[in-house]
Amino acid sequence: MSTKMILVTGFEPFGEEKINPSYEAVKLLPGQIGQWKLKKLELPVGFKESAKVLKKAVEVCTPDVLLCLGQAGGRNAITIERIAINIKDSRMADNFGIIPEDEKIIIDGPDGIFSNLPIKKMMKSVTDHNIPCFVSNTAGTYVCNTVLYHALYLCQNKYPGMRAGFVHVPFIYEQLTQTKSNYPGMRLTDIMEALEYMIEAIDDE
Ligand code: PCA
Repeated sequence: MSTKMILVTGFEPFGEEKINPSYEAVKLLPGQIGQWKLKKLELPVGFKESAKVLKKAVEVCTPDVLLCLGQAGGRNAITIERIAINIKDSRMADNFGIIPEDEKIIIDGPDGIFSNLPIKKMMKSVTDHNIPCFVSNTAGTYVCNTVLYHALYLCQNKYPGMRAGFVHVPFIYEQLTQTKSNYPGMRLTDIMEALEYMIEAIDDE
């Protein structure tokens, strides 16, 4: 079994949050899962900045797989995204004060790009361990969708051997203060374990 590299990214906190469970979970992951040697990276929550940091890291470590994670507050399970769409549209500013409206991410890019990871297999590997996990058909139109779009565009146009995907994670219990009394949450350690199960399920191609 040869060792392959997976670059796993999470985001810095944004909005009113003091932590982002996506990078908190990444930090807890071991250095190796099955055949996958992990590289970890924290991305800024900026439409432009996230893409810049991501592209640089891919150039430096040329991973076999790029798995990006982000927080989706309000979702009640871990969700594996099927597709990124070529749009930036947001009501909330990114961490750099930018609020794009109906803008393309890449002017002449395709409308949508599907993840080329085995998303159903990854999902099953998580649900087999009784952790809720679904496939999601929208990563939104904020920074996470932009990052997935750039990642998949890189796979299609610059690194043909690379595969990429995106996982949204719910709030963790620490974030559920009084103002979020109706929100679902998960335990950070369950998110971390779920990531291990889904990374194990990515086959060696
Ligand atoms: N979630 C946001 C951006 C950063 C993050 O963790 C999103 O879903 O777009």
